[in-house]
Amino acid sequence: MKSYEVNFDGLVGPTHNYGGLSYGNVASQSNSQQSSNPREAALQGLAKMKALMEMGFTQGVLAPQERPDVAALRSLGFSGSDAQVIQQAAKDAMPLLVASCSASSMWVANAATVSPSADTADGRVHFTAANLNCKYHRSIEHPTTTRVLKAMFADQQHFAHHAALPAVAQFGDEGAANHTRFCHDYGQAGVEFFVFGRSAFDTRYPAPQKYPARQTLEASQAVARLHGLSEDGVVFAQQNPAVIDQGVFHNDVIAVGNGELLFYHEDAFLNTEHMLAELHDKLGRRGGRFRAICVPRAEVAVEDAVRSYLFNSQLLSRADGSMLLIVPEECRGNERVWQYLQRLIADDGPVAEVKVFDLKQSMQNGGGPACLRLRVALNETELAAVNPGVIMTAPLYDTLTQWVEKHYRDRMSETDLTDPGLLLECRAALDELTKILKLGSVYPFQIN
Ligand code: SUG
Repeated sequence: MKSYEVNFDGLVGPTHNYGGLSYGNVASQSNSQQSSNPREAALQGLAKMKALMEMGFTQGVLAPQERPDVAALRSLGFSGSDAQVIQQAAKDAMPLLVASCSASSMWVANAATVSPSADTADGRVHFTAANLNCKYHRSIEHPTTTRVLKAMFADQQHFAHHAALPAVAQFGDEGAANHTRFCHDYGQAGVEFFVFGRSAFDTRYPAPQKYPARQTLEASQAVARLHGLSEDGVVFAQQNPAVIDQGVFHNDVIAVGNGELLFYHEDAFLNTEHMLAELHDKLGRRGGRFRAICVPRAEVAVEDAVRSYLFNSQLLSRADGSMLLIVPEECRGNERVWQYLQRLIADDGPVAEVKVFDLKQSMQNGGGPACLRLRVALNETELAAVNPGVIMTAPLYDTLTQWVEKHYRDRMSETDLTDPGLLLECRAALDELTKILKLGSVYPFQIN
């Protein structure tokens, strides 16, 4: 049976703004308070989805969330009508209002960890929504994420959904941003590679000194257990704490993998040789030949990787077996990175082509091409069981483009977030969206 890797891209929500909310994420911090353009952000994301669809990849779309999250503000003690809750928060606790308005659910690489059916004990595709509990504005995403994922992957014969891990720092879980799957073919058992930033319970693992390590070893291990992965199908590795302190807040800012290939920076991991040998050995036992491309620090410094998001790229397998790298425009703007990419495609290796996309609106908050997509490997039967409303087609692209143009503002600053009318605009847009994507009722305003 044929199998596919389907990329589900997060649709940018109507409140996209630069809140400066992510300590340790250099772009989020440095663009804090700048005015954003939600309409442009959503259209940039849709353009990437359309381009991939037109290249022959199966492309899906993941809906944004209801913002401002009035229920979250109520749980923090604000009361009265929805408009009063927003006005009170604006007056007394602006950072909380800003957090409750974040469109951060667009970075769906953080929505969940996904294990394909070929790897799991019960032969179903498993999803665990990420608790994202390192940042308040992201910790409020997972209940809606779970509902949206269940509306997309509803058939319990094929899909299993797990609630987010306990919401404490010891189980900090950032989903697929720290998870990669290697395989010979998407439909065959593969090796799931979990990268953690620190251990919560074992002091032998070093931790970063400056910025938080968001993913813990214990969270990764719990997800592997929940998904029923076997020991010979998993590898756990530690991210180099020194690069976290340079702004690499997720592993997908310093490495990307697909099929049998890992593309990574020389400084990405601790105990790299041991890790590579384990990946080679375990993938070998599953019929694959592990390969790695290491980018030396002498050619691309960590700082350049963080600025350009070279590794936050999408590594895609094409029908002829070659690979395509989808990179953000910022890679072309960095001379060292761009020169490296020219050498990479010239050298007859597995990466045959590089395609550049303008995702500036998302990039300014630290989200590149890979942050914007959740990968789900599916066989033909499973793909047929996915809610067809979320699979990108040319007519769906047109409908979503018109929907964005009708509902989104082209400018968003902090003052705009204090406008109670924004909530009504957002709800009207999302109500229409659930009909377009055939999701049913998934948002708090539709349920309560
Ligand atoms: O969690 N930025 C996100 C970016 C997530 C990128 N995802 C991956 N690398 N997979 C974060 O730091 C910024 C929001 C703001 O500052 O307005 C933010 O949440």
